Amino acid sequence: MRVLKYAILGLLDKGSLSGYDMTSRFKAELGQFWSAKHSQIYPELKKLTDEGFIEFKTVIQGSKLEKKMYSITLEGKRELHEWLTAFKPVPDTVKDEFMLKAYFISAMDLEEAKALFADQLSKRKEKAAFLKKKLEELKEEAGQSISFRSPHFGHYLLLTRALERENGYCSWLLAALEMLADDQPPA
Ligand code: FER
Repeated sequence: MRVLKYAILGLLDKGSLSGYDMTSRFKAELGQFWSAKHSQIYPELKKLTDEGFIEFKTVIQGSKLEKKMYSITLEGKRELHEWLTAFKPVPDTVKDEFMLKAYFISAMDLEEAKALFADQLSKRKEKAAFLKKKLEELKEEAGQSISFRSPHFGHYLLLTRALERENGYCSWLLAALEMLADDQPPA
């Protein structure tokens, strides 16, 4: 499925954007959980235009620079809505190379395993701290009431989920490290 298609439709549903604005939005807003390369975005814009889900107006910028301003069409809004409201099965678990190493832990020495897990814990803690800070900034910006009607609600949902995931990862790493610390050498 072309999920990038829906990311573009979702962004344009909030307002018209140039191709350049689109790539900056990807970087600044979606990039943390949904990265896309410039090289993927432009062909998708062309495809969506051909399909009638988006359209563009050429506007003159400065003295002679032209840019295309894209907007979503009624058909595009319908397509976006159909995707948003469709129920989907749980996808396959996202690959995590560290989990593969954890599965093969007994191929390492105890000390190597401890070092690997401690390193992962410190990095996951850093990530959790970053997300916590982002969430605090968002709450600050949004004021008291973040709820369904808030324009920040979607961002809030993504950040709380990501923070929960990282905190959960940290608890698991800590529990594993405690088990490694308790390890009794073979008699
Ligand atoms: C953001 C910063 C980080 C954000 C999402 C993330 C949606 C990370 C998400 C993840 O790791 O799942 O501003 O906004």
